[in-house]
Parts: sequence; C-alpha cells; structure tokens
Amino acid sequence: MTYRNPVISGFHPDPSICRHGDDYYLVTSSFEYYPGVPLFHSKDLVHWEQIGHCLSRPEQLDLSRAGSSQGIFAPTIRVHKDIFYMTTTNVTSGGNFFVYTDNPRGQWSDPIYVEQGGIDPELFFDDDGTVYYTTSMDMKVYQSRIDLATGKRLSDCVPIWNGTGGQYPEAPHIYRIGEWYYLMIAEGGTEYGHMETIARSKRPDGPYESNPHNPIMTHRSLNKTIHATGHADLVQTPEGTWWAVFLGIRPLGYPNKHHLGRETFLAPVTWSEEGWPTIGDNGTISEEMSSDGLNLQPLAPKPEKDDFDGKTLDYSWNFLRKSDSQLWSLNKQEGFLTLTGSAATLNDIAAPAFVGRRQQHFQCEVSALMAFAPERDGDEAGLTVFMNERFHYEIAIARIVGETKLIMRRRIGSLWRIENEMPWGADSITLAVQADRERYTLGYYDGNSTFIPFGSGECSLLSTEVAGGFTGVYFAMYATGNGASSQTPAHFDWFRYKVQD
Ligand code: 6LW
Repeated sequence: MTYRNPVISGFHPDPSICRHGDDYYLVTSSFEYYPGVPLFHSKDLVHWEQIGHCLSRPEQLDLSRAGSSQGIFAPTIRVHKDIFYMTTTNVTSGGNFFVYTDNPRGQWSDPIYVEQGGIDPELFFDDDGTVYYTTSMDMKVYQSRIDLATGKRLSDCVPIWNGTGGQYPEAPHIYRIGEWYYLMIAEGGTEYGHMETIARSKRPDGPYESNPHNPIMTHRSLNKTIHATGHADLVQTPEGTWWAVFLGIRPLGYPNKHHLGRETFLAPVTWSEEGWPTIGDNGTISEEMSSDGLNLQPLAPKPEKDDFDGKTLDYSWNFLRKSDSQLWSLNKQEGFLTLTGSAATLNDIAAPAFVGRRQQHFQCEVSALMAFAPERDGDEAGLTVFMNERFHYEIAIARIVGETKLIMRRRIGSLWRIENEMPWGADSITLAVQADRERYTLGYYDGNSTFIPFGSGECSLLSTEVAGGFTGVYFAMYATGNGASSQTPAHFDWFRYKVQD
C-alpha cells in the first residue's frame, strides 16, 4: 500500500506534530491570515482533517501591523500530561508566546509571552519537570529554561548549537530517545538549499555532538518534482515506528516557480545501529511512498460546495489580518455570506472585506453565485486569485463612472490594469476561476451553464519566486468601496471548489 504526498496540500508550511494516544495533531504557520495556526487531526498520519485554529480570538492574535508573510511564523505543538501546548512567534506583535488547552477542539488559552528573542520556538518537557524553550536567533540555536505557569525565564538564554554550516539554522525540535537528547534543526534557508540536520547530547542543554552523516534529508540540487524539503518534526506511532512531517514545494516550469506555497509532507524515519535517524529514502522523498506500518483510515471527501447555511464559517475560510463583523456576516435564513466593502482594497496592507481559502490543487475550479447591484462609483465585489497585495487577479462586478461593469483585472507588482470589461445588467452572476498548471482563466457562467472566459493570467506570476514571501495562492470572495465605504453589500449564495487534479 502507498500514500500520496503532500499529505496536506496548498499553503501549509512549517508543520509540527504530536501524538496523544491514537490521535495525531498537527499545526502549520499562518502569517497575515486570521484565524491563526490551523490545527489538524489524523488517526493515520496520512489523512488529515482541520479541527480548528489555535489562535481564534483577537486577544490571541493581533495582526494589525503585519505585512504580508509577517505575523505568525513557525509553530510547535506538544502534549504534556494531557495538556496541549502550541508555541509560535508573532513577529509583528509580541514575539514568542505559547497557548494551551486540555481540549484541542475547544478554545486555547490567552497567550503566555516568553522573554526570549528569535523565531521557531520549541517547548521541551524533560522527565524531571524542567521546561526548555529553544529558538533560532542570529544564525544559532538558543535555549533557556522557563517557568511554564508564567513564561518567565529561569536561566540565561545561551547558544546550544550552530548547525553544520548552512545558513539559517532554525526550526529546532528536541526529543528524548533512550539515553540521548536529539536536537533536530533545518538549515540552508527555506528555499532550494533547505535541509534537515541533527545532533545529540546526554543533556537537553548540550553540548550537542553533530551527526557525522548530516544532512538527514535534503533535495538540494536534485532532479526531483519536490524541492526545498526541511523544517521537520518527528513522531512515533503507538507501534513504535518513527515518521517525519516537514515542508516541501512542488515547483513547475523552468526556471522553477511554485505558487501553491510550501506544503506538508510525510516520510518514514529509519534509525542506524549507531542511533542516528534518516528521513525517507536515504534523505530523499517521493510523491508516492509506502504506507507500511500505518493503518490507513481514509476520510469522507469534503463537499465541493459551501452553501453558507451554517452558523459559522467552515475552518477552511480565512480573513486578512482580522475578522471584522462590520464587513462580513452569515445570513442564516437565506443562507448567504454577505460582504460589505470598506475603503480598504486588495492592494492595501489592511483588512479588506475578504473571505478566502487556499488553492490546494494545481487543476481546480472555483465558482460563486454573487448578487451585487452597486450604486456608487468605486463599489466592487467578486473573486480574487490572491498571493499578496501586490500580486493578484480579479473577476468582479464594479461601478465605474456611473456604469456597472464586469471587469477582469491583474496586478503584478507595480503593474496593474483592467484587462477586459463590459457593461453588466443583471443583479447576480456566477463568477468562476479555472486553474491549470500554467494559467488561471477568469470568467463567468451564462444562463446555459456554459463557462465564458473573460481573461487569464499566468500562475507563475503569482509564484513565490516572483511575488516573494512565505505564503501561497488563495481564492477569495471580496468587496471594496475603493477608498470609501461601500453602499451596497455583496451576497454570496454559495462557493464551490472543484478538484480537477
Ligand atoms: C519560519 C522559518 C523560516 O518560521 O521561514 O526561512 C519562517 N525560515 O523557519 C516562516 O515560514
């Protein structure tokens, strides 16, 4: 039997994992998106269901100053004495902190801040009750002991390992296995030079001795469809076998460009007789891998269509920076998601009326039935294919110089233009975006359910290699008044995400 990588596709980087009994929990980083730190559950390591977010209240997550790819960096999740802890960094507000809960499907605590610099924090609970806090800072891995109740440091913060010479030694994780403490890190940067290395010590605070066989995983310079593998975390099954989750990318074209973001992958871990681990097949991994040792339990597929009939939004939906009840609502009687545009646009580092989900497949189609009859010049609502405020494509209805129009716009860095427009008379429209491996085709469905293309844009121009940053493409419903509050709300009756990979 085999399973397919990535196990969580689309923008889901920096995975961290823990096991509690037969249940696995996994978190990923979330940057400027709200709620923060998506939380997944699995019974078999391969099939993952999102069960919430660790940061779902404004008291836990202030992204008001977060530019794109700022905000929430890499998290670590751990369980200790039946309490779950998630620690991460808000790089634009407050720095390092952790939250905890006895029920990961419920609410997580308010943040407990830790006075330690750096990113990619790790919480390690030693058997004697000591809690170690380890971060990546100034090209080294630093550590202190902390008081779990207050987050206060109980010792100086000191460097414990520099790695093997790759740039950005980061994503430290510590494991006690037998008589050894292992310190595993990522090196080389999160791009094409990414790798995973490991060291060990008889004590959690070192001195750490580097594995002579490092790196234990890398795809640098290899002819592979998956690149940038690294930022790993280890977990042991109840039966005793070891697995790693880590990030990777699936670039297309030449030179390489990836637009789905960094995704979450899974590979088995083997241990040498000298007690050193290797990830995958001698440090490399594949899209199809053997599931030997796993008891696969597939999940029912998620419905393609969201009718917005529930009391709350599905966990797959995100806002930019915050959830603002002035800008969106769910109308339960009629089953609409209503967006009311503010002055903020998709070009601003702001919190526009935006409800989006990740693109998780190269080939897919999104469509949405929208009722919108703008009356004021500037009012606009529709669908966006969104990488960040400087790189996005739209298909929308907009009021421009007294006329209501269907428009297709592209913004690529400092270049932007309405590529196509025509007068639009009807009060509602089914907007759609069809994605393949080369391009997005934006258009609408006519009365005969025929897709009418209205413009297109290259996927590569929304890739990380062009747009920069740490995130991946979103499909979003949005509304804006383009500089003033919008007079007319946009009602979305449904949104469909159809996989065609
Ligand atoms: C993450 C860090 C990194 O915290 O990217 O390049 C950051 N390195 O490990 C964001 O994913």
